[in-house]
Amino acid sequence: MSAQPSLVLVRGDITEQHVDALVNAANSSLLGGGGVDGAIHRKGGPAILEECRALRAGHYGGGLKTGSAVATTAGRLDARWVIHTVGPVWSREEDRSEQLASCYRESLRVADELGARTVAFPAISTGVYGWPLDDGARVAVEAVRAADTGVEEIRFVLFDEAAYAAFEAALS
Ligand code: AR6
Repeated sequence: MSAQPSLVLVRGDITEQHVDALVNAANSSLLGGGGVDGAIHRKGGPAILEECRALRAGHYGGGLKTGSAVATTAGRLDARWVIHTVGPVWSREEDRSEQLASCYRESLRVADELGARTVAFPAISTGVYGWPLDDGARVAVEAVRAADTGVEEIRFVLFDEAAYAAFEAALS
C-alpha cells in the first residue's frame, strides 16, 4: 500500500496518548472489563459504551470474535477512534498466535478504512488473558511488520518496564 510505518515504543498509559486511533484489548461482549479496557471506558466516558451497545444490538449481536476488530468513537480521549479487538486467551495446549496476529492485522485494516495515520496498541492478551510477554511482543512486532497498511506510525504503549523490555527485544 505505502511505505513501511514507523514503529515506536512508549512506556506509559494508552489512554494518555494523542493518536488518531487507539486499540482496546477488549472481550467479545464489547461491554467493558478490567485492564486497558476498563481504563479506556473510564477515561473515554459513556459515549464509547453507548456505541458498543449499538454494535451489539446490530451486526455484532453474537459479540466480537477473537482476532476481529471494530471501531467506535473515542469519546473524551485525545483520539478520534477506539478500535476494539479481542485477543485470544493464552493456552499451553494450543497455539493461538495466529489469532493474536490477527488482532494486530485486523486493527490496522480498520485503521486504514477510517483513514487513521497514527495508531497506538497495548500489548494485547498479555494481561488478564495470560499471554507470556516475550512471545506476545514477538507476535505483535511480526504481525505489524508484515501488514500492508497506510498507517504511518504504530505506537506500542507499554504499561511497565517488563513489557517495554520485551518489545524492545522483539524489535531488535
Ligand atoms: N495502558 C497501556 N497498557 C495497559 C494499561 C494502560 N492503561 N492497563 C493495562 N495495560 P489487559 P488482555 C497492559 O488485561 O490480556 C479485560 O478485562 C497490561 O499490563 O488489559 O488482552 C478485557 O475486558 C498488559 O500488558 O488485556 C478482557 O476481558 C496489557 O495491557 C481482558 O481483560 C493487556 O492487558 C483482555 O485481556
